Amino acid sequence: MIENGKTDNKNDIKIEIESQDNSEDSVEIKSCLTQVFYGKRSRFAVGIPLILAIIATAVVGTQGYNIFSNFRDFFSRSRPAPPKRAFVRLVSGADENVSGHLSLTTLSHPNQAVLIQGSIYGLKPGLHGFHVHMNGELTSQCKDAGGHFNPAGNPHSSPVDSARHVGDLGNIHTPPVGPTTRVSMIDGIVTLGDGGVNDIAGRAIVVHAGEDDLGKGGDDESKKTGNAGARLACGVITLLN
Ligand SMILES: [Cu+2]
Ligand SMILES: [Zn+2]
Repeated sequence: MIENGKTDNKNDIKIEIESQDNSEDSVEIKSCLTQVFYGKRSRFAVGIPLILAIIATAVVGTQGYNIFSNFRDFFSRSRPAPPKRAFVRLVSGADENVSGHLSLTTLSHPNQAVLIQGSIYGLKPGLHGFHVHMNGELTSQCKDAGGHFNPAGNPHSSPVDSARHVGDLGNIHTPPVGPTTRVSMIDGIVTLGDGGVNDIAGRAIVVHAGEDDLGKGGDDESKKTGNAGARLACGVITLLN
């Protein structure tokens, strides 16, 4: 404990005790101190770094070397992104009696998709073409909305066809008793607010006078517009968040 007058911090305390007497009490105290220095504390001194080392090894092993950014990634992945939402106020185009409103919400389960729901008023009973058109412009009785939103350059088709216009949402149905047309559809091709090529935010939804033939009409126009006829109403897909 002391050699040639040199001490270290641990031994300082023991030296003091030894200098008082050499009784059995002193031996007992010494043994207690030895436990403190070499027993409990050393268990902490070894145990805590050991646990940290095991955790670090596990994290590095599974997540790569950038522990902190990977922790951040892990927590952001485990929290699903909040759904994107948008609304559409449909204004009249070729028929001044047609109006309506729609809400759009992204879904993430079981797959990425967009839910479109709402009500349209003033349509005649039967099927009506329902599309996303390229431009969020409603002027000239909805004509300035341009053609169907079609970033991949596909022919016009049905919503269940993989080679289709992104904007091809098919038909909505107005019941014989009318007067309200309920819209409720889920589409897995369009996206909302993700900035991707299929993002329909800021574009226009157009409701047509006639039925969309879904590209099966047998003429050129069928492969472009589905022969759905006049644009009765339209509205801009406006993001809410
Ligand atoms: Cu259309
Ligand atoms: Zn189309």
